[in-house]
Amino acid sequence: MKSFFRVSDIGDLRLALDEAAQVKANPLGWQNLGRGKTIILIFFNSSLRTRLSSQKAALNLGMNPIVLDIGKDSWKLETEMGVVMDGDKPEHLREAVPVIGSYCDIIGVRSFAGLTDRQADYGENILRQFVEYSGKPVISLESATVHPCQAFADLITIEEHRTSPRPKVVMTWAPHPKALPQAVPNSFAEWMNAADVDFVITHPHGYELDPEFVGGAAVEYDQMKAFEGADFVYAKNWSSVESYGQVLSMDRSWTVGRAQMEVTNNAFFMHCLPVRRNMIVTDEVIDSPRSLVIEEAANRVVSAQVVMKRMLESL
Ligand code: AN0
Ligand code: CP
Repeated sequence: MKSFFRVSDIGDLRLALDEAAQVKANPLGWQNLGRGKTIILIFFNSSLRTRLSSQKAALNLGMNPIVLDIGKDSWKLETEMGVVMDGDKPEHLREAVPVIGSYCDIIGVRSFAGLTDRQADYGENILRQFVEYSGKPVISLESATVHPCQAFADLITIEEHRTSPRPKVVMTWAPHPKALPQAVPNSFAEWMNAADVDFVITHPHGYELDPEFVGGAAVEYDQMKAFEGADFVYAKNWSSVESYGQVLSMDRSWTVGRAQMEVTNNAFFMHCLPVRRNMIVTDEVIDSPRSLVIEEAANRVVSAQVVMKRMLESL
C-alpha cells in the first residue's frame, strides 16, 4: 500500500476486516516486520488518540516511531507555493518534506482543514505535498477532508457488535460551539457506503456534505425519522460545506439523548472522540452500556496496525 487516504486504498473490506481480527488477536505477531524501520508522525494539530494509537501500532510491528509537532518542536512551516516568505514561517514544506522523507520509511500526517478556503482544503494541499516530495508511503492521520484510520476503526467496531448481516447505521450531525472539519463524517460516509450496511445521514438543512462522499447514501432531514430502527447511531458535528466553515446552528434538539435513542433498535452509540458532553450527546447516553466510544478508540490501534503492516509488506 503506497498511501492511505480513501476507502479504495484498503481494497476489499472483507479481507481488511479479517486482517484486523487477526492483528487484534495477535498484536505482537509481526514484530519482525518493522524491525529497523522508522515511521515519522507529523502533527500540525492537537491529538490524543491518533498520536498514541499510531505510536502503539508502530511499536507492535517492531518499528521506531518519531513524533513531531510542527511549530512547537520544529520551525513553523509555510504550505503555500509561490509566496514571499516574509512572515512568521521560516521554512517551507517543499524542503521540510523531503528532509523528513530522508529520515524514515513511512510518514503519517495530521493536518486539519483551515475551513476558510474550500478549494485549498478539498485539494488536500498539505497532504499532496507530502506524497509528491517525500518519496515515502503517506498515511492521513486526519487531513483536510478525510480521517481514514478513524473510519476503519469504526467499521471494525461495527463488525464486532453487529447482530444482523446488514445493520442500519445512522450518522447524525449534532451541535458544537466551534466550527469543525468535515473529515470524520466524509470518511465515515465513504466507508459505510462501501460496507455491507444500510446507511442514513441526518442533519439540518445547510449541513449537506460533499456529494463525492455522500455517494448513494440516504439523506433524511428529520432526525427522529432517521433514527427509527437504527442499530448504530454515529454522532458528529461538522461545519457547513456550502457556507464554508460556518456554524449555522447550535440547535440542542439535535443533541443525542434518550428520546432519540428510544426510537432505535436499542442502538449502540458511537463517536470518534473528543466529544463535548451535553452538546453532542447527553451524559446518560454516552455513559450507557450501549456506548461504544472507548471500544472505537481502542480499535484505532488495530486499524493503524493493519495499514502500517500492509505498507511494510510492500516497501
Ligand atoms: C476534530 C474534528 O472534528 O475533525 C478531530 C476529531 C478526531 N475535533 C475537534 O477539533 C474537536
Ligand atoms: N478520534 C481522534 O482522531 O482523536 P484525536 O484527535 O485525539 O487523535
